Amino acid sequence: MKAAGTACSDIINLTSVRPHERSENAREDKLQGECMKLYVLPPSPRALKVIALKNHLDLNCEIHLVDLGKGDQLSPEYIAMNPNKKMPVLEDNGFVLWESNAILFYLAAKKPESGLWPSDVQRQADVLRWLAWESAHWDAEACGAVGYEKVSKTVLGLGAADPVFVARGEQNFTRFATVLNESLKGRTWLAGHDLTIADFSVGVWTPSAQLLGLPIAKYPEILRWYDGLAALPAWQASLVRPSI
Ligand SMILES: N[C@@H](CCC(=O)N[C@@H](CS)C(=O)NCC(=O)O)C(=O)O
Repeated sequence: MKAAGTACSDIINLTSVRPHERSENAREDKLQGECMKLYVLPPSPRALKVIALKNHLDLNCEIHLVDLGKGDQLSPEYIAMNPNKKMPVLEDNGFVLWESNAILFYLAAKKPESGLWPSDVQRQADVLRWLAWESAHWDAEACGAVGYEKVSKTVLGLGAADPVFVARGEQNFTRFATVLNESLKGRTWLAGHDLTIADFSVGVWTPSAQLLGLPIAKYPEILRWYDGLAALPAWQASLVRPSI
């Protein structure tokens, strides 16, 4: 049972909450008015991007830790939320959403006045382009691919990094970092003059790239743009322990 007076922003460890306690918590949420729940494992970049945005927008949201090393993502309750057995997941009043970039969109839509999801159709398409690029290339083929080999496999108990996959990830990093660096020339933010969710999505990999030994320092525009993100108070609060 939740202690009296607990707030939505409390951090809850999934493995330490027994099923009957979860249903009690759910009953209490109904009585007190539900808050959103984020199921995450910081310092994974996919967790940090949604936490940074939640902090930036000052949204009321409970943080549930998903310990991938202990197999929290494999429980029937978790699989019912995300059949991919991955984090992050957002739950809002019974609505369950996986994929970190979709979660960024959903959180931004809670505060349209923030402008983080633009109203103009061409700017929306521009932001969508970067979200798709992050998911397909920057994460899955470059930074995330190297992170999977060098760190995630150990956490998940899947053995040592495969040097062939690491080398392919490093090659892809050079290819896509060049695209990102060139695209940032003359722009404060990825989609132009205003901060958007694209910056949260793509930017979160910069400190990870550094930690993974990827040559991010060769790309001055990326570093300049990232300095702007790192200056946001919400970003600093979320990335106090940058890692992959
Ligand atoms: N495209 C997904 C990727 C999610 C993802 O790969 N999450 C990792 C975090 S390290 C995970 O949960 N891995 C567990 C596994 O692959 O078994 C997103 O952006 O949400």
